[in-house]
Amino acid sequence: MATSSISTQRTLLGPALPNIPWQGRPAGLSDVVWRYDANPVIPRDATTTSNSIFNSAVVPFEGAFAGVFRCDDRRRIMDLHTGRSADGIHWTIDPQPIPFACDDPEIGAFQHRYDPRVCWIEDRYYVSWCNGYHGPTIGLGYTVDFKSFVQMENAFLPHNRNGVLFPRRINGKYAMYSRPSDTGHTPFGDIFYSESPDLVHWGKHRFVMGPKSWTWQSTKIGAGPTPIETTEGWLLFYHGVLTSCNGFVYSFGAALLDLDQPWKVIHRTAPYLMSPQRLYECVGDVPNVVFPCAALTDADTGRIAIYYGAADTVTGLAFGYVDEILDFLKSNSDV
Ligand code: BMA
Repeated sequence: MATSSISTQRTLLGPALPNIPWQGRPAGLSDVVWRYDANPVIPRDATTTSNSIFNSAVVPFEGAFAGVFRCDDRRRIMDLHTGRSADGIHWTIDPQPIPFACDDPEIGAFQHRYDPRVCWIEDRYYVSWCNGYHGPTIGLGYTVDFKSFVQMENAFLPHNRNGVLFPRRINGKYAMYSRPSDTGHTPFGDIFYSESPDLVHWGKHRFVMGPKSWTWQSTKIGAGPTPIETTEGWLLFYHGVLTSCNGFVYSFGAALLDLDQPWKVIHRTAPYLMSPQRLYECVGDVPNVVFPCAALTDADTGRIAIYYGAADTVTGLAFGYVDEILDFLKSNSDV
């Protein structure tokens, strides 16, 4: 991994990523998170079979970028596909779904897979996703090369969604946020924390946070990208849902959580960081959705690039600086 020669205090504790996709804040805008001006970066028809490509996860890989993408095909089957990019902006998505290898056909039998997250832990890229197994639950697998993938045991009983691994062990244990749910378009939802010695057996379940009445996050919330380690705590982007007279509205905000006890919330944004406002976020298969599932970070510059699904149809990119987001969190906090 590249190391920094810059002597200023770094807030991000991860590695440098000099080639992080980036575009500066538009003149005249004061928001701490802003959109890429050529959004969406991935159109709905980036493969010949896709109806939509959204809620997807990308990571740095071999000097470029790789990812796992939610592609709903033209039968409207939800599955996971790999993708590659030289610059994190222009993507080539494999038209074939990932053929996960799995020792146990009971677990490996495909129902559907969606909303992936990808997280490097120790020696491999772990993938978590919403896995159809008698209802939605948290599927887990791994890859080292984005060519062959192994599917592991489901982390939890159904029904659960938004399983997001931590990029390192917490007090010696693997750790995950998840969001217990129901079989359908769940009208409730709190984020919980769980630990595991082996990524198979999970316990020490702790409540993290729940919805806030009469706000953008009043119906349910769910963890987004892999938590980002900073000097001040884990920075978590998460989605929040408001039930309007016209259905759900998905926005996203951020929280800061204790490094050693990540179920303890230090700060949480009262206002959203981004809500669906652009046409491609407001119009699509499910209108009014911004749904982040991945973030790239560059420790040298404090830059963060957030990938989010828009209107359950396309994938957008947004940017921010870690220090500005932490300042915003502190001055707009409602824990
Ligand atoms: C959630 C998930 C997401 C989706 C969102 C909005 O329940 O199914 O995949 O983006 O609804 O439809």
